Amino acid sequence: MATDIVLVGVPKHITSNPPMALASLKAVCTEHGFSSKCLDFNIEFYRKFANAPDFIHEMELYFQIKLRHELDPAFKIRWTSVVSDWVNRILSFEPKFVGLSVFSFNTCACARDLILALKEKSPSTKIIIGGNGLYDNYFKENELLEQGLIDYYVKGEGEKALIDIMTGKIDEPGINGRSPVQIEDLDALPFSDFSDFNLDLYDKKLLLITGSRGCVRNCSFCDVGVIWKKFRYRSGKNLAEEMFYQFQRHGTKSFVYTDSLINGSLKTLIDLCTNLINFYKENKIEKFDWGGQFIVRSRKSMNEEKFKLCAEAGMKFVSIGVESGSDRVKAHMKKKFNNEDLDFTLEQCEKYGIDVNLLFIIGYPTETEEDFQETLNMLTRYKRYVDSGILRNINLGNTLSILPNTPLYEQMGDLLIEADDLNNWRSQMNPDLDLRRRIERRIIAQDHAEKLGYILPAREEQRRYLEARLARIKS
Ligand code: B12
Ligand code: SF4
Repeated sequence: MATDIVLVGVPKHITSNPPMALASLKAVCTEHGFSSKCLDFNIEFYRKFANAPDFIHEMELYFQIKLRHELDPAFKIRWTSVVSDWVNRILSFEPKFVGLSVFSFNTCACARDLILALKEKSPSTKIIIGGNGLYDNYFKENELLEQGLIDYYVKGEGEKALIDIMTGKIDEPGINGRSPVQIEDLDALPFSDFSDFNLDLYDKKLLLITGSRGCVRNCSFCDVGVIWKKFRYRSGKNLAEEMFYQFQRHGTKSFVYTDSLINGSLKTLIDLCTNLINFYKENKIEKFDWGGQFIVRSRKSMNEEKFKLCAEAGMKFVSIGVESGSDRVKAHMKKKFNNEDLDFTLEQCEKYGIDVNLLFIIGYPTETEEDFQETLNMLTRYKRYVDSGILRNINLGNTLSILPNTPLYEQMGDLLIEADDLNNWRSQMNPDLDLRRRIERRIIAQDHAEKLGYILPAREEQRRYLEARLARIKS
């Protein structure tokens, strides 16, 4: 039977849980009377080829479009057959529309191949693409549109734009280059629908939930402010209700917030916690565990009382963008916190049993050797949290790419930055820090962290990627 829309997710993405965008878009389709089917090709890819690590490694290099990695001919044949199978699967639902989610720049290469194969096999199927990957310069959605390879692209939130397209209102904001308008009332959106996903396929039986869109800060390197102009958030009560609804529907008690920060609105955070605690009491259930990205605030605003309440409500982990051990670099980034604030946050997390994941950026344009050393020193200083088990993971990233239209991008002239592309840049104000040195520092940081016993989840994959980039520079 024909389906109004097949919603598709593609590699490279994480395998711990189903993709949020598909579940969120499916829910609005149902609300508006459209039939839909979600297909997560990312999880299928990783599960199907779990016993073919060489193929996965080769494909992961290919998915990182910035590497412009040419596929080995034997793998290329295999890859073409994978994509062709996916096209057949999509078409078996006889969709009027295919909605392809391009989560980040890491999904652009795969999305492009799927689009080409799909249009070749079924030129009349309408393809809509959306997702934050479209904000990357490497993905030329306008060219795809002009060449007739896609029919629509959506920038910004998809819930309204998708329904507009499906109901023929194609001149609305967000569609084919028209500026998006943010949804004001996020509480009015239906709860996400994960019913198409087999949760047993994922690493963890956890679900995603979105409490807010946008951010209260405007860090120089980050494009969240470009994508979401305003910070919009749901009420704590509505969030607690969704968590409870998903628990009743899927039995899951673990949730990850997709928000850029879960403590953007402290009022919402407190309301969420209070509502959850009431739910647990009323329904006599053990508390859920949940967490998400978190900003470091001063000890006055995010005080001990709030950490205690969060822990009582089940907050189990936070992920913090620390970026650098140097306060000077953090100030340039406009992170709006310093090492003292971070020390307090980590102390509180340890006290209340909240696990921490720290994210770093190695190779910021103003980062001197001394600043870099401060990052290494910070890792040494925080080893005690690794030993106590609270500091679960760190992510050192892949060195800094300057993202289009970010504050840093606008400052390129002032910082005398010349760039071959936004990944390969060099500031005349800090000329020693070229791409090669950035990658070297990044590898030194990884070696240092590994020696101290830190867990770097994507350790091997990131090392392979960095070494491939270094080899490329050398050649
Ligand atoms: C949560 C999150 C993560 C989580 C993902 C958890 C998960 N399982 O999904 C984790 C931490 C794993 C993660 C990883 C990465 N992330 Co991330 N992540 C985010 C974050 C904070 C929220 C994304 C989210 O799920 N939002 C909720 C859902 C509902 O929103 P959404 O996916 O954007 O979908 C909406 C619209 O985009 C649109 N839409 C999406 N698809 C489609 C399809 C159609 C047809 C339509 C019409 C609309 C549409 O409608 C949706 C509903 O409104 C965003 C920043 C942000 N606030 O948006 C960054 C962000 C998406 N991530 C980003 C990046 C770069 C990454 C990484 C590549 C980082 C890295 N170097 O490793 C990895 C990619 C994963 C991988 N392994 O390769 C960038 C993407 C930048 C870019 N231009 O490509 C962002 C924007 C953050 C940033 N500014 O740097 N990320
Ligand atoms: S706090 Fe995080 S999401 Fe917000 S602007 Fe800074 S880096 Fe971006």
